[in-house]
Amino acid sequence: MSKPTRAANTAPGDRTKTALGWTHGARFLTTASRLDQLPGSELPEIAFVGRSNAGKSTAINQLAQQKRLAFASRTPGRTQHINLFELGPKDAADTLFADLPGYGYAAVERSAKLRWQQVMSDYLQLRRPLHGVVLMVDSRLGFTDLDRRLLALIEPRVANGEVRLLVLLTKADKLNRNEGQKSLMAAQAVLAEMSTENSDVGITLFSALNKQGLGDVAETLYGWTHPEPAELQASADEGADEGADVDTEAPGASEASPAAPTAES
Ligand SMILES: Nc1nc2c(ncn2[C@@H]2O[C@H](COP(=O)(O)OP(=O)(O)O)[C@@H](O)[C@H]2O)c(=O)[nH]1
Ligand SMILES: [Mg+2]
Repeated sequence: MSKPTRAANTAPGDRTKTALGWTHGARFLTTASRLDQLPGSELPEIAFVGRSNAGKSTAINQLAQQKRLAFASRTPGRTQHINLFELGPKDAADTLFADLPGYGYAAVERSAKLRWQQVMSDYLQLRRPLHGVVLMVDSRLGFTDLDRRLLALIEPRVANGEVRLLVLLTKADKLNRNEGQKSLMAAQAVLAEMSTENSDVGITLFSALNKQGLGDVAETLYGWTHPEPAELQASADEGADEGADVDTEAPGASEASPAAPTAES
């Protein structure tokens, strides 16, 4: 992922507009309750994951600018399917968004929960077209135990660069600037543990309510499946001297050096 290229509150650049135009074109494709029901196409998939109530449906709807594309359910945990959305030109889709069921909802029956854990972990660990993961974490809570288990699941594929990761610290409108920076730095410290020279790990404060981070998120996802020729060249030229880092899309956060990994409970 590229470094932040513009200051906050400037007009969105052409690439942001292109990226938002792309996410706005998302349309429902199909739904699957088992991996063998997923499409056999080789289109790159971007999976949206997070704890129930983290704001996943709202974020997808905001990206797609469609109120009920991913239903912001009042009954968290009820959507027990992988919902797939298609992006790109109508006759030449180039990417799929995969909305995975939220986890951590206590009222789900144990057997259903176990089955879903299996489907999700198989999808994240084995699904070949999986290109990137967007993990939604409530900015006020930070990574919970369940989020860390999910990170551990995808860590091998993130570490070797096969799967990109973008963490959205959601509902950022509920935090003041200082709290936002704290939330960002705490999460960066956790992510620093899984960053390697091959990984593409990003994080941003996000609010579906006031659209904070929206353009940056769209750009990042667009960039995952539409690398610029210059980026392709740069990655081909990349030397082994390049250190691992956690990119940040949040304005102002780039000056903060990633904190050392901490042992949080
Ligand atoms: N303040 C605020 N509330 C949000 C935001 N995004 C989602 N919410 C609220 O958080 C709750 C859960 O959102 P939802 O998208 O259904 O979460 P999901 O279970 O992860 O799909 C709902 O009441 C939303 O209105 C946000 O950016 N700001
Ligand atoms: Mg939802």
